[in-house]
Amino acid sequence: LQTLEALRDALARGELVCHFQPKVTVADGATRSVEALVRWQHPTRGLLAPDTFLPLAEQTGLMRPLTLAVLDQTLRRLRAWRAQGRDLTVAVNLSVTNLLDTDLPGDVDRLLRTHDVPAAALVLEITESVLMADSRRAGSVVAALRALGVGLSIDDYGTGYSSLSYLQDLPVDELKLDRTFVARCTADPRSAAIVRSTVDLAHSLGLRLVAEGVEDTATLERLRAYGCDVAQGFLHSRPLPADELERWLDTHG
Ligand code: G
Ligand code: G
Ligand code: MN
Ligand code: NA
Repeated sequence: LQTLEALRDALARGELVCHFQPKVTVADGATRSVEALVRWQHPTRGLLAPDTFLPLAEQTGLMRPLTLAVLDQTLRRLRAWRAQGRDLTVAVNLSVTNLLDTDLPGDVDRLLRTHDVPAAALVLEITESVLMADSRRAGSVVAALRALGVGLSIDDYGTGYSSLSYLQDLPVDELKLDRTFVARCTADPRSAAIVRSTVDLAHSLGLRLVAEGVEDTATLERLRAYGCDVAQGFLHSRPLPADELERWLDTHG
């Protein structure tokens, strides 16, 4: 188990690193976006997955510095990639406490300026639980982020509550259908019906539909038939360190 002190030291030492997973456009196979996923490069215990330290960060007030570190690292990479001629956007995950932090929009604005990255090249992924936590405060943070011009995505879509009411109200660009529906869509007609109708719902609202957890070509072909816009999953690539992602883009881009 991690301790607060160890996590605080890890942040200060720069041991939290982002890996990046491609989000692949289904229609043409091009990768125009990647998702940043944080890991702890521990000096003795190796690479630690986010579920081993994110809950601690969330409970101890470290989520704000962690998110700022992730944004700083990611926007620095994005600047370099764009300077190399890679026309990418990057998605960063926000937690519940981030969306209740009224300083966050100002922080994001400052970091975009520091790294000279256009707001439209950043997408923020928000989970449904965030939206349920305190809708007024979260709503005003979302509106302020929106006003900066960053893209907004609803992550793990379909697993929370009240999804239709916030779809009605929130200014988002993208839905990411949870991988539990995607994984079963070639084997289970009910999952297939959910995937197909969620694609239609997204398109009716003018939103992109991203399918998470795409692990095989049969699933990808099914998603293509349903008109899904973007696929993300182990079929294309696991989350990769930045240098490996660059090589992956050069061969699969
Ligand atoms: O990276 P992995 O593939 O193990 O992701 C596990 C979970 O951790 C996912 O739900 C993902 O959204 C979350 N996660 C990964 N990186 C970050 C991050 O930088 N910030 C937040 N808030 N969540 C993250
Ligand atoms: O932010 P989000 O909850 O969407 O985080 C993505 C999580 O899903 C990460 O833990 C990532 O490693 C994981 N993931 C990405 N692609 C796949 C996949 O194809 N199959 C499974 N089982 N998990 C995946
Ligand atoms: Mn995500
Ligand atoms: Na997700």
